[in-house]
Parts: sequence; C-alpha cells; structure tokens
Amino acid sequence: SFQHILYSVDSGVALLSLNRPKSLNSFNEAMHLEVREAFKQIKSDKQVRVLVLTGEGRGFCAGQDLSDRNVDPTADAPDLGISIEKFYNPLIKAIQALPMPVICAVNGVAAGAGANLPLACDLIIAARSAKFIQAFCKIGLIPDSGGTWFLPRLVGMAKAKEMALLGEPVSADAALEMGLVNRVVDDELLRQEALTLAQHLATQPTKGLAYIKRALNQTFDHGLEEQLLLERDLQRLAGQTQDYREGVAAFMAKRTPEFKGE
Ligand code: T3D
Repeated sequence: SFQHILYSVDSGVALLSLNRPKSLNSFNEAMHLEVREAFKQIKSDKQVRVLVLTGEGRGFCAGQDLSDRNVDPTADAPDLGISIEKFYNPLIKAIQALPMPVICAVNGVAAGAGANLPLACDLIIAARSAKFIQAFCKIGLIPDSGGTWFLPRLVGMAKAKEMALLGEPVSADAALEMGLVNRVVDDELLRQEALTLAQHLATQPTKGLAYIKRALNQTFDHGLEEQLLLERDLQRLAGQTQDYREGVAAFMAKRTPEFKGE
C-alpha cells in the first residue's frame, strides 16, 4: 500500500527502505507521510523487535526533494521552519523514541537531511561506496534533522564544523575512522550484514535493549548524579523482565538463553 517506501516485517525485524531512487530517495511530503505511517505500524506491532532503515538504488537519501521548493524570485520565500517542524523534527524524534534498536544501512550517498537521518539511529552500517555530505551550506541552509546536535557529539566540534561549513563528501572509511559510523562493508553485502545484525538483536532481551537505548539517549542531557538515578530506575525495570530471569538461569545452567522479549 506504500508508494514511496518499501516496508516488510520478518522474524522480528522490520525493514523500511526509502524508495524514490530516481531522485536518490530525497524526501517529498508523500514519502514523509509514508515513513510516519510505517513508524506507527512499527510501534503498534508487538512482533517488531528491531528496525532496519535503508534505501533503494544507488543512494541512501539526498535530503529534501529540492524540486518541491519554489525559489522563483517573484514568489514568497517558502517557510522552511514549517517543513522542519512538521516533518523533519518529528522524524528524528520518532527514531529516538522507538524503544527498539534502529540500524541504518547507508547504501550510497547520504546528503543533507539524508546524512543526518542515520545519526539519529542507534547503529550505522555503511556500504563502502557511501558518502556523507552536509550539503546544506552549499544552498544557503544549515544542517537540520539533528545534525548540529549529533555531529559534534559524534565526531567533535572541529570535524563537525569542517563538515557543516565545507559540505565536502566524507567517505565511508573516513566516517568509520572519525566514529561517525559503526561498520563499513562491501556494497553487495550491506543489506545482508544489516539483516544479520538485526536478526541477532531480535533474539536478544528486547526490553533490556530498550532501556540501554533510553539511558544512552539521555546521557548528554544529564549530569552524573542524574544519570546514576536513571540507571537505577531502568535497572529496576530491567530486573523485572522475564528475559533477565532467563538470562541468569541460562548462564547458571550453562545453556543458551531463549529470550522472548518480555
Ligand atoms: O526545504 C526544507 O524543507 C528544509 C529542509 C531541508 C533538508 C535538506 O535536506 S536540505 C539539503 C537538500 N539536499 C541537497 O542539497 C543535496 C542535493 N543533491 C546533491 O548534491 C547530489 O545529487 C548528491 C551529492 C546527493 C549526489 O550526486 P550525484 O552526482 O551522485 O547524483 P546526481 O546526478 O546529482 O543526482 C541523481 C538524480 O537525483 C538527479 O536527477 P536527474 O538529473 O537524474 O533527473 C538529481 O537531480 C536528483 N536529486 C539528487 N538530489 C536531489 C535530487 N532531486 C531533488 N532533490 C534532491 N535533494
């Protein structure tokens, strides 16, 4: 029923692939709305324990579809604040708020908002051909979709400023070296590697993983005292899960645990 994305669920893993390859999966309103709908389904589908986000074709995502922007000098300037508030900010917040791990498989060029979308995910695997381009500066804009928040935290301020002010392509290997991505794999192996990792995570203590994600996502907003309190609260919840009991029981019995995500 989707036209601009592909969405499927298999063995606890949801796969969401951006599917406007002719414009390098750039975002128009319709694709935003479909991604939003898919997120709604993921949230309400008890089967889903991991999400993999990727793109069809030779690119991951080229950010905003610029053919949708009327920049005719006689027309009123478009209010990009509305676009950010209505579409990009909710998307970034939705990824962070999803309880399960989100793996981004960056299958090619990632530019503009398309370069920052992966940074909001929990793990990033990049195809060797992937390039990260903070393209905003080249058209007079600023990094959005959380770029100004995630980049300095991931790669430090010097690299963040260089990427944001120059908009030069950063290769997958360079991204790996600066800590922007977790793994780089050959292009033809990307989808399978991402799914293998996702399938592993889908057999793990889902609630425990959700608490880990929540704790780490909040850490930069907290001092040590607050974070220690958060760890206490989340550990209390983790200790009440079935999977924790199963983990300890399996360890003591020297057998492989069977986690149910409960
Ligand atoms: O407006 C708001 O709502 C504010 C929010 C903004 C968020 C943003 O993301 S702003 C930044 C927008 N994105 C860009 O500025 C990147 C534009 N694209 C590029 O710089 C290049 O396409 C790439 C570096 C990503 C890839 O270059 P290359 O040489 O591999 O491919 P190409 O030939 O440039 O692109 C292939 C096709 O995709 C081409 O169409 P054609 O000629 O085959 O018909 C190209 O026009 C199209 N395409 C690529 N990016 C976009 C796009 N079409 C529309 N919008 C795009 N962003």
